[in-house]
Amino acid sequence: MISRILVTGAGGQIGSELTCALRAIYGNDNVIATDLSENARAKIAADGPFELLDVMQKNNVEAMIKKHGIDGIFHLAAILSAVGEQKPNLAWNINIQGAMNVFDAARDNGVKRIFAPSSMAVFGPTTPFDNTPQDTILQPTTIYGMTKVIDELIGKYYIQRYGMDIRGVRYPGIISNATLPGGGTTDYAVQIYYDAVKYGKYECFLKEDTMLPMMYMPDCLKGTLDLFHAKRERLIHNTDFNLAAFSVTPKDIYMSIKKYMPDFEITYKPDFRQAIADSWPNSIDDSSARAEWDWKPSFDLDAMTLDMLKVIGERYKRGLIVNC
Ligand code: NAD
Ligand code: AKB
Repeated sequence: MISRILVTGAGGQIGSELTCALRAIYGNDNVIATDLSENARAKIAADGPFELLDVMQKNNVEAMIKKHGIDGIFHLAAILSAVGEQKPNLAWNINIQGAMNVFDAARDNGVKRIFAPSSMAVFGPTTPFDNTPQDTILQPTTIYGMTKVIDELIGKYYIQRYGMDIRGVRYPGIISNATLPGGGTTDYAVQIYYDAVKYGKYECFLKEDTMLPMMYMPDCLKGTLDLFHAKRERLIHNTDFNLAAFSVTPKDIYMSIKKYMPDFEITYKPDFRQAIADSWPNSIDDSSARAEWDWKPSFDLDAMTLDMLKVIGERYKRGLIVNC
């Protein structure tokens, strides 16, 4: 049984909420939240342990595992697609060497299970765009996507060669209201809600008809935890599960917000992120996740919109910023 969890990149969009969810299951003191950035401390140190940790420092990762008797890791530290295109070397180093440092340190110190997420960014323009299959062509055109393909493969290598238990999903764009996203192409789908509440209008950096797979954070957390806790004997795949909830365009989100805020306005000014979005799937086949560990999402677009506007609206009225 796993009892002591380390989260890397815990201050990020997913980590800040996943840490809370893990603490609710394993107990506050048993989930060690870590991040490179001191800013993360304010988000997650109130409820449990927080330590600064740069995953590029393998000795420090190892020392952290030993110090806290860690037996399960959620490795979330990464550079996302848009920042990756601005800083390709940084993305390569953190996403690949950082993951290997975590896998090596875990292997050498008896860690029983690792969750290391991948992304729909592993797909590219030569992959079928509609209902993208689980096992298909992986020829991404972004540096971020390339690092995620390699991470999936390195994970499989460590499973085969060292008998490790490493699991991961290819998240679609994650939409949430606690921590702002950290520099991806799907970030527009979060910012649109904040700007709707704050300004009543939004300028979108993608074209109105750019269809992308998305997921609301409660489903992301559920999928992450369900795969981590799934019986290993049932899993045919491991580091690379396709995961989907719904597919939307910026116009779809705009229309959904307009149902609750009729005066909301949107304009479109595509930038370099359009090419990234154009290389990713329209929709994803997640039947392997459904068959192997009973994955099923709960939120569709309108249910998410209602919740996003409620939470952000209340917080905005009270002048508060986010937290667990
Ligand atoms: P994020 O950018 O919001 O957070 C990443 C965190 O990693 C940040 O807090 C950052 O400070 C930290 N970090 C960066 N370099 C580090 C280093 N060297 N050592 C330690 N920490 C470091 O990212 P996220 O959205 O929370 O993504 C988490 C994981 O999920 C990533 O692997 C990402 O590729 C994957 N993913 C996310 C999405 C999404 O829509 N959010 C979609 C697909 C996949
Ligand atoms: C990004 O846009 O880079 C991420 C992702 C889909 O991996 N949200």
